[in-house]
Amino acid sequence: MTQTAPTVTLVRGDITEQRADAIVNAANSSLLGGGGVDGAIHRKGGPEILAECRALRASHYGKGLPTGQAVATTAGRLGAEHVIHTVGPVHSTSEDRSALLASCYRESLRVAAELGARTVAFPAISTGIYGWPMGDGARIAVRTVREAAVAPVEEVRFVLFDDSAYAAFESALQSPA
Ligand code: AR6
Repeated sequence: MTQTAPTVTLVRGDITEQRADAIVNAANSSLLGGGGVDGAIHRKGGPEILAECRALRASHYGKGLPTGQAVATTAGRLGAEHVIHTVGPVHSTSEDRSALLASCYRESLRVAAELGARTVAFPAISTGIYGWPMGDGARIAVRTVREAAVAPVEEVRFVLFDDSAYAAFESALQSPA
């Protein structure tokens, strides 16, 4: 049977308030926390998440989680079963790093599917501290998710922090697949 791509929904809000099977964190390769979404997830999710991140570093990622890859931990006190940590690329004007940004969405969905998640909430990866222009980041996110067929994931929810992020994703969703 051919798998279908997940339904894409948009929400304006804070990703740490979401109920979903998995919430994706825009992390950095240290896996030890930071600002933005990462800081908010660790603050609200509690120390269990950091403890699992530390254990993952010790067991698998001594040199850090490479850009474009994804790995899961507990979601601690968040309203989710899992947090999937992925490392977005820092935006560059001299080099096209779009494939790495697409990889973050694809790998996060692959990990979510392995965990049996049906609903997955994503922030706009790399569009904050890592400087990716929102319009381009939104197009890459939407295109990559549309191309993914990752049963049992049924819903991919983009959680956008402000009106301009929401508008960028709305516009990306309205353009033809
Ligand atoms: N819910 C939803 N979206 C949010 C939230 C939130 N609570 N907080 C910020 N955003 P960023 P990056 C938006 O900077 O660019 C960290 O220090 C934000 O407006 O969180 O991938 C990590 O440790 C922006 O549109 O992630 C890394 O070092 C988007 O989420 C680095 O930042 C992503 O912004 C990663 O930078």
